[in-house]
Amino acid sequence: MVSHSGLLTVIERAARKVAPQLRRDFGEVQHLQVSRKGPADFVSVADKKAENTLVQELRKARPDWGFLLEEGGEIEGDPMKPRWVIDPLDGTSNFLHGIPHFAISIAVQEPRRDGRGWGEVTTGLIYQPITDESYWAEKSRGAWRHDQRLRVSARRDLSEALVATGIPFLGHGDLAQFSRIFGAIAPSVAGIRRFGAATLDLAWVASGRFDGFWESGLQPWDVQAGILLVREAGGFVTDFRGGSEPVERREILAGNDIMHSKLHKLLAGSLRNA
Ligand code: 2AM
Ligand code: CA
Ligand code: CA
Ligand code: CA
Repeated sequence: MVSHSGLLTVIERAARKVAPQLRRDFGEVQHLQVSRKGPADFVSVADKKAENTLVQELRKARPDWGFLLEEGGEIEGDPMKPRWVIDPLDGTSNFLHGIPHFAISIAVQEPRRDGRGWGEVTTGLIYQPITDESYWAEKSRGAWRHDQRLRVSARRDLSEALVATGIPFLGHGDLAQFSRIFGAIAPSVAGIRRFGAATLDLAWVASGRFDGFWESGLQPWDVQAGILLVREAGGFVTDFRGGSEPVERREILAGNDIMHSKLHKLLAGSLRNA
């Protein structure tokens, strides 16, 4: 059995506290109150309840840490302490359609040493309530599913690669850019999947189920835990230029070193020829 840190125990306990609540709401999804944050941007009572429970639980354990929450926004804590970056329910569209592909994502982000803003993510958990799969990573201690060490896939040929992506939806993201990238990648790979939960796309790159993943327009709570997982599983994560700002630029490309570099070539080519 792998012993993870006390902090991970705290995080996993919080996620497991929320999971039964999410499973219950998922079972009665037709009765859930749903509202819209924007076009095709739905939020349900389940998202908010889950977030509130996570905040309560994590606050009990670390009273002075701040939060960056998908639904609640930023809550300031002690600026010298880390903060929690949380997506309480990633895959809300799936959830609301009765599709059991959704997850809770929790990341711990350290303050920058110069006191200006936020730096490294040191711990991450992505938990899938329906399958009870728990993906976690700690900086320099690897990526894991339960007590099994994760490694990105070893595939080297694009023609064998299964790649995940996200498609811009009403009012979000650049559909024309997506189409160009898709047009460049689709003819070269074995398959493309769009499952609708970015956190799980990244967890599945870390575990080798997917050979690569790209998407634009994602928010910090969609990717912070997943980026750590992929990197700790030996993978590469960059923005579309190949640079180190996937969160800041809202462009993410992930895979093992060879897949990453081959996908990057196609992607960059499609943007250059635009
Ligand atoms: P959410 O479920 O937490 O909102 C994948 O494209 C990401 O975009 C998901 O992780 C999802 O996070 C977010 N998203 C928001 N609205 C969406 C929609 N209508 N369709 C697909 N994804 C959506
Ligand atoms: Ca949402
Ligand atoms: Ca999300
Ligand atoms: Ca969400």
